[in-house]
Amino acid sequence: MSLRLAIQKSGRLSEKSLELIAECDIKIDQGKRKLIGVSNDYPLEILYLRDDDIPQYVADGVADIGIVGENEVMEKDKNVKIVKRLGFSKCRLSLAIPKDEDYQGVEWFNGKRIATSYPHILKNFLNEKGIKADIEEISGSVEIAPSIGLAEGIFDIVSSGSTLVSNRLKEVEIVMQSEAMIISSKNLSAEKQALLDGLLFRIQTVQESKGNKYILLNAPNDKLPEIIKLLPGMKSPTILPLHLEGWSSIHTVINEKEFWGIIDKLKTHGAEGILVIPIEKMIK
Ligand code: PRT
Ligand code: ZN
Repeated sequence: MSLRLAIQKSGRLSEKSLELIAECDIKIDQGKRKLIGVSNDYPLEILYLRDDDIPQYVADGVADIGIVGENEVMEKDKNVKIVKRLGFSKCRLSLAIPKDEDYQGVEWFNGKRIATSYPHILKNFLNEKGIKADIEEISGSVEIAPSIGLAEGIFDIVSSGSTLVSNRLKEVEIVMQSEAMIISSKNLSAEKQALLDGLLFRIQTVQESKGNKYILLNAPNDKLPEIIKLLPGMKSPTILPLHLEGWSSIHTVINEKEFWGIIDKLKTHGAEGILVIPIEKMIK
């Protein structure tokens, strides 16, 4: 028995999804036609699909779990469980209008036509705001709808915002934020749940290890209390005596983000011979 994971076959989510699996030390042998991949390291099968189909496959139990954007999860509104946010493929779903329009508020959309590939999310938003607008559902190139006269506004994914700018549009309402997430079927067997828990543990470990470095430094013993105060650690730093009388070696774990802020202070407090070493896995 193995856990069946649906990921996007090719597109913005594919590379990061595969990278996540690889970081969990799970290698996938891809089938020749690349519909299903299997692993020999973990009871995992990969199903390669269009991202739009992933919520449905997971709801039906054809796949046990899936990696998909929150936007698709909300749009398809299937009976699935959100298991974990993954923090990549971040974007937002926004309303945008021609940039020269005077915009005072969401009432602008009353009586207007809005082109989108996300009619369900848009409908809910408009209902919530009490706006009556026509939703024009189209499957691609939503951003050109106003210039070809199909709609007055659009509702689409925005990331950097450059697509809007190059189409002379401006973002006027952010309706939701989105990122890639793991979803699961609501009725996993106990065995499959255990496989999912094992996979989630690996993902957690990978995510917690990211950006963390193992740091070693030497310091005179009389400076130890001040230096230790500067250093975060998993619990507290390890202090080992050096052969040289009056000196110690300090070992700890530190995040890259904190590292550059601390390094100068460490030096002024007498730290020497600072070594920074990558950590492959860190289990708390
Ligand atoms: O073929 P398949 O159906 O599987 O793929 P797809 O074409 O539907 O999806 P794909 O690969 O384009 O995107 C997959 C998921 O990535 C989306 O569902 C989002 O969750 C996420 N994502 C993150 C994005 C973007 N960023 C993004 N920038 N999806 C699309 N875009 C497009 C957007 O549609 C717009 O045209 O990029 C443009 C806007 O980008 P900026 O940077 O110019 O603002
Ligand atoms: Zn799609």
